[in-house]
Amino acid sequence: MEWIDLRSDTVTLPTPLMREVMAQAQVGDDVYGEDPTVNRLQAMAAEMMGMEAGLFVPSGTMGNLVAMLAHCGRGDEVILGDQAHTFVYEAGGISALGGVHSRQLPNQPDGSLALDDIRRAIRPDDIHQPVTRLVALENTQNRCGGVALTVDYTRAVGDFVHERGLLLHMDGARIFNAAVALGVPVEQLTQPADSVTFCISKALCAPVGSVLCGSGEFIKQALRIRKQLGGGMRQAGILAAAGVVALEHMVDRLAEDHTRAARLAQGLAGIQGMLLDAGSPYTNMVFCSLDENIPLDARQTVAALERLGVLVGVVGARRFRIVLHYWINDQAVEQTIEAFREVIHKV
Ligand code: TLP
Repeated sequence: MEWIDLRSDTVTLPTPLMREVMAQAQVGDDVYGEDPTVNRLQAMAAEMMGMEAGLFVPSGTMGNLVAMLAHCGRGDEVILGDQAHTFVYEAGGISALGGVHSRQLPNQPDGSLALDDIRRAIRPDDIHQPVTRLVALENTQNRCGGVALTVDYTRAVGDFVHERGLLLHMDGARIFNAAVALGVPVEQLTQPADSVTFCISKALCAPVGSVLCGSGEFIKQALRIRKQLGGGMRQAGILAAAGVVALEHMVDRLAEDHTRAARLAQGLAGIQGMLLDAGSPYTNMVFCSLDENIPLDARQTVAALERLGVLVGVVGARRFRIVLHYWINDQAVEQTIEAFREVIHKV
């Protein structure tokens, strides 16, 4: 059976062009800084983000970890959202490996952290308390529906933290989805930050990797930390080659995923018993639930959908996350709507 896999955009396979350039990629030992393809990807990434330098890392998780370890010492505190990937899904790495203390603030429904909450969370100069060092934002904010944080908001947080001598990190795993949805150049979303991680391995379809960008000094430090974590990859140009294709060819087309997400949401909303989250979709993710009258829960629904060849994510007892990406075409969207209709109406 050919699956319609909507569990995440992490499931994307490399495109035929990626496979071709990977096979031909010029490579060298990247720990010596001698892989021309890695160097090219890093330079392209930095330029697009409006930053001085970039560092290729194996995953978004490692990009965020390296950034936070570079910005913070042991016992320092990072302010982040209680729905942030770094807080929820990164296995507590910043604390386990870096001794970084996390202070969680409620993510607002629009994905933001309220400036007043940040203001109140900043620690006074008091030997009993950790030192507040960093604020971290996520754009798009995955667990808030994949919503995009705006340029104005990001600038406001950047100004706010810098006026107080703090730093700003951006988990921009899906920053290009945000830029495309908002219709702004991506660097407008990243420039207020001191560092940004973005992923080439999600909707951009590269098989592996993320790029961490920041100042030249910051990346120098990040390079050492990546090595400490065992993330120094040797002939990584094989992977970076796909990243170059991702940045050159896969960014603008993200709009298609957003359009298909809107069509999928519209189709699902037309099924009695399906409830869309308010505002969904913002970008490439549809969040929806089963209403109380449907005698199925999310797990049972997912098992029934799977028998019809459709895979979706479960994010609550009755709630789903459905993620659009390059490998989902219009027909797959219609098949998914029909599969939901069949499963829900059969009971
Ligand atoms: N997110 C994955 C899961 O881990 C939840 C997904 O399916 O969405 N930041 C954000 C905002 C992410 O959504 C993810 C992955 C990461 C970082 C981590 O990236 P990887 O998987 O490359 O470590």
